[in-house]
Amino acid sequence: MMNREVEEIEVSLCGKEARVAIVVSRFNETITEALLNGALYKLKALGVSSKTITVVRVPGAFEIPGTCRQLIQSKKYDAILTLGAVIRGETPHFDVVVNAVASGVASLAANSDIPVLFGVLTTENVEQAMNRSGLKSGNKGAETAEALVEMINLYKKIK
Ligand code: INI
Repeated sequence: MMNREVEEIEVSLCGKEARVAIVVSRFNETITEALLNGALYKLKALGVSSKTITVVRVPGAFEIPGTCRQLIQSKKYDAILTLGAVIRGETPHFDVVVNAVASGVASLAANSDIPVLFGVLTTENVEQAMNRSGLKSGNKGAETAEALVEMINLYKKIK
C-alpha cells in the first residue's frame, strides 16, 4: 500500500475477549434464526467465546432499539448486534417498522460509546430475505458480525 505519511489506525479482526449482545427479533423467525446462526458462526470463527455472547430475543424489529438502549445502559457489553427481518410483502406497515428500527438503531449507534451494528434485513419479499440469510447472496448476520468485531477493535484503539 502507498505510504501517505499519515497516521492510520489499523484494526484486527480478532474477537478474543469481546463481550457481545445480540438482539434478534422473532418475527419472520425462520429468517432471523438463519441470521443468528450466521452471526454466531462468524463470531466463533473470529475468536469470540460463546461464554461472552448474550442473545436477547424480542417480538419484532420495532422492539429492537429500546432493547439495545437497555443493554447499552447495563454497560456489560463491548458492542451490540441487531438482527431482524422486515418483509414488504408481508407487512402493510412495512415503512413504519423499517423507519422505526433503522432510525432507532442509527441514533443509538451515533450516540453510544459502544458500536451498535445493523443486521436487520429489509426486503421486498420472502425469497430476497432467504437469499440474504444464507441461501444465495451471503448471510447478513455473518457479515454484520464481522463488522462488529472490527468496530469493537476500532473503538478500543481510538480510546
Ligand atoms: N416485525 C418484524 O420484525 N418484521 C415484520 O415484517 C413485521 N411486520 O410484518 O409487521 C413486524 N411487525 C411487528 C413489529 O415489529 C412489532 O413487534 C409489533 O408492532 C409490536 O410492537
